[in-house]
Amino acid sequence: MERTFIAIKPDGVQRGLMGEIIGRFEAKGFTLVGMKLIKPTRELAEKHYGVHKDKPFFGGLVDFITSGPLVAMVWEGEGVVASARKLIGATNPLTAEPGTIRGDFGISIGRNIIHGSDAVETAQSEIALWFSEEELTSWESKMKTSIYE
Ligand code: IDP
Ligand code: MG
Repeated sequence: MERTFIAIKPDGVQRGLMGEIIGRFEAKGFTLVGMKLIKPTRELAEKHYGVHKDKPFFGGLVDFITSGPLVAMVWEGEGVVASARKLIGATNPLTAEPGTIRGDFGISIGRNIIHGSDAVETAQSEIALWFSEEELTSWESKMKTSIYE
């Protein structure tokens, strides 16, 4: 089953949106297989955002993501990588559609509340970066036959 890496960024934690955000993934029908509240090291944040290392916003992004606790999660389900990106919405919260997490709760691109892996391969490497195997728990929801055809 497909898995994706989701992080509620420090702004989402500080604004008290943890329950709201986790609830949206739960209500959709996805399964939480790993979760921890952590203040990431600079090394971890730089690896996570390595693809952006030459961008002008990289330093500020790493400063921000290491500024306080974030909620790192792994969610599982059919098509969860692309579906999570849709639940999250466009990178810029001002242009993100209402109904999406960024569209409903954000204004600035540098305070867009949540991260989600952008492809299946990215998800695999991000999950391996943030979690050890022992921190992930496979389980089957008893609602599975009501969620999947
Ligand atoms: P994504 O989070 O929607 O995948 P990316 O383009 O991968 O967006 O950018 C990673 C993160 O970097 C964004 O979520 C946002 O927090 C930050 N970011 C992207 N572009 C800018 C910018 O122009 N200014 C400030 N921060 C930015
Ligand atoms: Mg991205």
